[in-house]
Amino acid sequence: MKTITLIGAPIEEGSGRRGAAMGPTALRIAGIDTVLAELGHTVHDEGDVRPLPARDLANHPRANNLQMVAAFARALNDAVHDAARKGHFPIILGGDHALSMGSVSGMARYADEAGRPLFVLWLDAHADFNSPDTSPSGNMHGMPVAFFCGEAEFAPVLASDRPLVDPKKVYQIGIRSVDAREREEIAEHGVKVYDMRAVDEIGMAHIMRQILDEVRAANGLLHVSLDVDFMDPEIAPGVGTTVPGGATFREAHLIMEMLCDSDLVSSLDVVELNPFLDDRGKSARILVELTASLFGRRILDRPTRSA
Ligand code: 4U7
Ligand code: MN
Ligand code: MN
Ligand code: MN
Repeated sequence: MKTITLIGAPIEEGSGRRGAAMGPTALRIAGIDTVLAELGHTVHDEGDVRPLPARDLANHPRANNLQMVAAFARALNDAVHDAARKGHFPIILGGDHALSMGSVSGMARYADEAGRPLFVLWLDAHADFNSPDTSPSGNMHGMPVAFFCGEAEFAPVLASDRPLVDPKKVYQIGIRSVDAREREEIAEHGVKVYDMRAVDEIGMAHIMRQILDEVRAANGLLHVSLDVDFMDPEIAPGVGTTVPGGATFREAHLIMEMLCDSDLVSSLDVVELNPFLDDRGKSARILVELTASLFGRRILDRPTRSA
């Protein structure tokens, strides 16, 4: 059984539209804390981080709402690192995906101190590898992966000598919307991308076995970042950036069950839920279901069959 720290991050300034700031509340209403407690875990809900904008940074013409995004990144970098150092499993309740600039950087710091490599599993329709120079929108929820890999050092958001994530240790599944410059960047930096075509061709179980074997062989920590748009909009409509052709409930569920069996996961972001766009709480409830599976809810008491 684990000790879990819930950290709410009501940020929407990274996304270019309103609504994601209601995400943490919707996830709590959908019962994320009680579901985890019922599975036998100890749950500490730290409430929401509510930082003031980082007034030391100048506004940036190509990094929208930089001061607010940076404030969340700094607050989460510390809160997530503190939770991990206490031996807790941090779950960050978003909030838009810009929050992962902070959460993943905090875990990178923790992994560095523990002398273990940090791997990141990025479940998303998008690669989120833009920088202010490459982004078509300037929205910072499209930039977190480039940021925690050290590829978007355009402003002193966090110290430039912080531990970074090796882009070759970033696995992305579900990708189906990549910008032209972003495509070049992820190839150049060796991000491991399993796009939806790969999911269709080789299947989710095979993909997950490959990833988990590599993390286990390296004695790595694994941070999971779950963007609502990873799933098909039919099952999870409560997000501002829907892209057709996403993961099914069964595919998403299998990922969570295999992650649970592996016992390699150290930390989780649940991001981009926009309750204003949701259909009677449907997406919030799916996210809670998936989180429950990651933490041990199973159909029968057996692990996933090997190939
Ligand atoms: B999300 C986009 F141009 N790539 O950068 C951009 F298509 O966290 C979308 O994955 C980013 O939802 C989506 O603005 C960010 C766009
Ligand atoms: Mn994303
Ligand atoms: Mn996305
Ligand atoms: Mn580059």
